[in-house]
Amino acid sequence: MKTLIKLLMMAVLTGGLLHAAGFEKTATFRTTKVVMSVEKPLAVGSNTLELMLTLDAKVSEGAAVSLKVFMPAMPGMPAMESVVDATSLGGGKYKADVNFSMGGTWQIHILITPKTGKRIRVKTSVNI
Ligand SMILES: [Cu+2]
Repeated sequence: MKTLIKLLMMAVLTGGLLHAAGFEKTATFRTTKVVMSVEKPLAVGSNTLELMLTLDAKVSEGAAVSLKVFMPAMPGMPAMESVVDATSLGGGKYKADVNFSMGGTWQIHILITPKTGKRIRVKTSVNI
């Protein structure tokens, strides 16, 4: 019986750790909300970002979404910038593969062109 309890506790703890290992951040601009999540912890190199997009509290499908990822120049490092298009997964979810070429703080501008209405820019940042 004790072994069973230990096993259950381990399973709960491991589940908790696995969940904590990922990354999630919410960015908003006026009535636009983007929940950005990554299954694994953010790391230098390629990361698959998932974006859940809502406009005026409604799921936004069929928008054109791209991400501008950049780091201003630092001593001994020129400015870095890349733009990637996100692909729609349906249900207001979008996915983008983003490459962070070094550690530090990266600025992210999420550019959203909804099916109707003006282009929206949601700003956020991540620390690698
Ligand atoms: Cu840098």
